[in-house]
Amino acid sequence: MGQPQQGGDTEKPPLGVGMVGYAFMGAAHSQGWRTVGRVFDLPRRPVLAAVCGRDGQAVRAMADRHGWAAAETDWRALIARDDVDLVDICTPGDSHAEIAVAALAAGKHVLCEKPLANTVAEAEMMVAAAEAAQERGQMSMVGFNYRRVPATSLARSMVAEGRLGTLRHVRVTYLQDWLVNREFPLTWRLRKEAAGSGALGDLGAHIIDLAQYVAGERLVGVSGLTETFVRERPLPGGASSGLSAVSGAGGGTGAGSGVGTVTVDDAALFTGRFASGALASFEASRFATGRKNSLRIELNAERGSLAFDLERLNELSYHDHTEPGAHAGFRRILVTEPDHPYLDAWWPPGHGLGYEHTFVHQARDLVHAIAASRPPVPSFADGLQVQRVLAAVEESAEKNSVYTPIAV
Ligand code: SOE
Repeated sequence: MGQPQQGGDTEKPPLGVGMVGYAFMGAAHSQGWRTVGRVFDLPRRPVLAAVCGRDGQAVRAMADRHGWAAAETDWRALIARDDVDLVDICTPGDSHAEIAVAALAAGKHVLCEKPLANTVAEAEMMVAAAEAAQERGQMSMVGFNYRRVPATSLARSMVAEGRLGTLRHVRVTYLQDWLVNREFPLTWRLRKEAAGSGALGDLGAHIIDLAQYVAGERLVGVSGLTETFVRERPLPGGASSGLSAVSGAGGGTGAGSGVGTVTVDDAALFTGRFASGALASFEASRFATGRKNSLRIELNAERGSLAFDLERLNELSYHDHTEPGAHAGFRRILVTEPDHPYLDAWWPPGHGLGYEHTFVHQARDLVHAIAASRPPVPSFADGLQVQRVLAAVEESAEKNSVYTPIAV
């Protein structure tokens, strides 16, 4: 490892980041921390102090590749480091609570990947630790990064200013297809004890949070269906990042390769009612053949509609229902202008952004919140509320989709 990667004004006080986990989300967060100080004018300068993973050789290679100054193989050593002010948790959900509570107790700020935890009880424990730490000036945030696409942030502001009028529908889908292959091995995302749930917690958490964020209100009850289409899979043969993995020696689910039981959902479909009475539909699937990372949300209201598609993330479709019929229809807002959220720091008008930039914006917002001692959003309490919606969907699905109120 060499000098820590840093960006931006070296006169600004450093903010030492220590990241636990170094797979897909670890790489995406690294990109965010490395880039944010070079694009935005920040009150503190993020420094990539240390990254932690159990495999020493692999985490050292990741540290070199992504510009982390040090590599640790024990997260307890990472949170004890004096050069770490903020712990960024990018591990599977079964370790979120333990690491976050310990990091907060050690006086650190915390960013935790979504979903906040694997259970409501764990999430409640994290919220209690976060609220106590906030009294000491420590901030915590959960990483619902799709709030930080300029187009979704613009959509929220258009709803908040009343441009659409009374909300009637929110329709959200998050579709992937990396499990269609029956030979895909039993990675950690397919085991309840590691992941908490399947598509529901992984993809459903995002669309629950995004729907509530853009609508500006919360769900009060849901009715759900879940299904596990492929119940046995080959045991993993090597390192797996969750979305791409190799099956056991010889592959296949035949004799000799070893198989295991999938203990989470492959897909979840659920409906919901918002506090205002607006109705919502949600679909989260890893079996939507041909859909790779397809997140779409549409809001329909009395005076108009908005639609966003992650595959066209620099655009927001808007229908103004107050226009005369002859001129009405969905029009495309190209969300690349300096007066759009986050865009003033990037390129000249018309030059778009990508998926990775949501993590740069997430880092920006967190650094500003920490410097201002202002609780960041989404907070751990927001993450707990999403966890309660997830639990209500699972409870509903276990009871033949009975309508299930969201515990407050
Ligand atoms: C896998 O579904 C995954 O990596 C999610 O866990 C992320 O949150 C999402 O941004 C991309 O897909």
